[in-house]
Amino acid sequence: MLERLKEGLQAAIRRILSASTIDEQLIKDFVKDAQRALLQADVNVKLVLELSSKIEKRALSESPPPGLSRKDYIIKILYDELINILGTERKIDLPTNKVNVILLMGIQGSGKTLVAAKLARYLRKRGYKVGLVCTDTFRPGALVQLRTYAKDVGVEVFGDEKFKDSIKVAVEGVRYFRGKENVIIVDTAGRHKEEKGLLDEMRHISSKINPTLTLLVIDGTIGQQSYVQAEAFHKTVNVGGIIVTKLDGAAKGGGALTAAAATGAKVIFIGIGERVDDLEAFSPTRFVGRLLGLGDIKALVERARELEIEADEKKVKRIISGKMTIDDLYYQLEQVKKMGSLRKVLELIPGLSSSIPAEGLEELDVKMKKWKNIILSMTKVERENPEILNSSRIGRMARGSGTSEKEVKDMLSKYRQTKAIMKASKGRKMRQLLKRMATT
Ligand SMILES: Nc1nc2c(ncn2[C@@H]2O[C@H](COP(=O)(O)OP(=O)(O)OP(=O)(O)O)[C@@H](O)[C@H]2O)c(=O)[nH]1
Ligand SMILES: [Mg+2]
Repeated sequence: MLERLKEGLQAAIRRILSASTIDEQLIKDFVKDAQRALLQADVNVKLVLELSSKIEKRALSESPPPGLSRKDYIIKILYDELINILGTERKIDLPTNKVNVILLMGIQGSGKTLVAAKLARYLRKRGYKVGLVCTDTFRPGALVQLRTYAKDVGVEVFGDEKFKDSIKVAVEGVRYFRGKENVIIVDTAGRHKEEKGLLDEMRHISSKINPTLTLLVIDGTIGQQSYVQAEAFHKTVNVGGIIVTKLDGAAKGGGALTAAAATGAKVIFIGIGERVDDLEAFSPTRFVGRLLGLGDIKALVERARELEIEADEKKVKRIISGKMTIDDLYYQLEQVKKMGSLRKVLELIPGLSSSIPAEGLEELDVKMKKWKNIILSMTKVERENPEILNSSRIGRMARGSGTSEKEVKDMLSKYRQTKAIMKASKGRKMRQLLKRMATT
């Protein structure tokens, strides 16, 4: 699957791994390699340029967590950013105690009928009871085709060659299976010459059967054009997810996937062959892992994460042993921000959050934001040696951070206080909290 893209990206990685030194030129060449591979897979030019400039910037400016090599870190950046353009993972939610009506739509030949069977197979394996409805009253062979697939899967098909009205079939089919099965998959016709006619029919069927999930089937061989298609459908009916098919042979598969993801509707499944088993739940992390060579990457990403946590823990140790620097204070403030509001953090400490009124917390949130700005207006030397701060430096910091001198002094005295408290209590209370903060 996507062999050329795989080869291109892996060649980029090899360039990094085999280099004796990593300099700006090498990073640029590496980014160019990746760029070329993505463009060949028909990923949108603008997206590729954004992606490559991000990778280049990060690779040149960020330093790896201590213990991780620069090479590995650069590969991890590529991995992160590729996942980013594929969107976050989404699973479909099909409660077993309800009747789930899935409407499949897509243009002619995109793979709907085969997907209907594949999905039936996928869900049956997971314990669902599935019925298929054929609403394609146009193409004579449509019903036979679905029946043939369904026989393999062992599910019943509702349909009749004599039916003329697709909307009526849809309604009757859903009624027929309701109470019998807990998933009803409705296959539709994609025949329309004009897109408008197709979209109108989908809107109509959708309003009559009220699907719990609408899935759009897109042919992966059309590459980045899938963006326009997905958008057109999305505007008409609320697309709950996309299935990109024919990725087994598609040289443009990368383009189809990224374009579909760019519409905001998530890619949920991919079709990777003509058998009813060739359907796969789509996971950006797994997918990129496979593109880049899974085994290595997975281990690398885990190691990077561990090292980041280790570095955080070192900081935490420094803080609780009373050797906290201003940078550490900033780090603490960042951690709090990462976790959301201060209230959430305080909720981790039993009995504390309820004793502080909400207004007080908001005030504190504002204050913390100011402190961060103040710290950002300090020089590196000042942060390391806060004792050198005199009134002229404090004045400059206040101006630089848009705060008052009093606020700067408040921040500094809070810093000294915290440091002293930490030293005195040996961080008993904070130890647990900070550890939790560092690992989430
Ligand atoms: N290789 C490959 N072929 C596929 C895949 N999905 C569908 N196809 C093929 O694409 C062709 C069209 O598939 P259908 O399921 O009939 O498409 P459809 O959207 O129902 O077509 P209409 O009902 O005419 O609109 C068939 O020959 C399928 O075997 C896939 O993932 N890989
Ligand atoms: Mg069909």
